Amino acid sequence: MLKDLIFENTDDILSYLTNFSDLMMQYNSAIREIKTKLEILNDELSLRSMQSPISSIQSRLKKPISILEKLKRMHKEINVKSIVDNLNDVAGIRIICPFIDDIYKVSEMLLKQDDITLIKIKDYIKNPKPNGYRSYHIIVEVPVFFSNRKKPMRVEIQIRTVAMDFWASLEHELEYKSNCEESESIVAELKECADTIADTDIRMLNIRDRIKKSRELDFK
Ligand code: 0O2
Repeated sequence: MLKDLIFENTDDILSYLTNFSDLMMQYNSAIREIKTKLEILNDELSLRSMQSPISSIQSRLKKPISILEKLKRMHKEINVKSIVDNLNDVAGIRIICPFIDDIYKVSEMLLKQDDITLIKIKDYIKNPKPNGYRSYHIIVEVPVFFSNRKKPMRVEIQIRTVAMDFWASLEHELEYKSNCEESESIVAELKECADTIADTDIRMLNIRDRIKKSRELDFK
């Protein structure tokens, strides 16, 4: 990243590095704020319903090289201000849920909290990407309190089922490039897998609901 920047002197480099590290610390704090909120929600909902709506929570800070590449792709300036102004996904959280309806439940409960501001929603479950990718993405802003100020920080939250995550993780790992020889058939087969998985998600939800119903009848 440094070779893409123009510095007048060593002080400039040090100041840039300090600002960049500060910013990463701030994004990391935002991740911690959101993770705590999610853990509290999960604890409470698990107690009430015997089933946890969240299977796991992962988080990551975008790597400096990925930040640089994204800014370049967007034809934006390469500096700390530009990162804040142009990127929504420096802080990323991925929530894995057992069932599809848990995704919407968790998202709704988080967005109801009055210190959370919704910036953007992308529902790739209702509108899957052409390659079959499914996931629910929200960009939120959460205030973080530092020693001398309160700063709203953006976090990208991806919420998906275990099944959707299985597909997305493997598809990402394959690092598939669409210019290979078998391009068309690979794209088609990946899409078919995604559709099968989506169908299975719906069937699992139905099975869960039938079990719930039969348990309720047993109690009567
Ligand atoms: P990484 O390494 O995961 O962080 P935006 O600027 O937010 O409007 P962007 O960044 O294209 O536009 O947002 P989008 O479409 O919501 O996708 C962001 C992230 O979703 C990606 O991050 C992936 O993590 C995931 N994603 C989106 N499409 C696919 C897909 O087809 N397959 C898989 N496996 N994951 C996908 P990054 O930026 O790729 O990097």
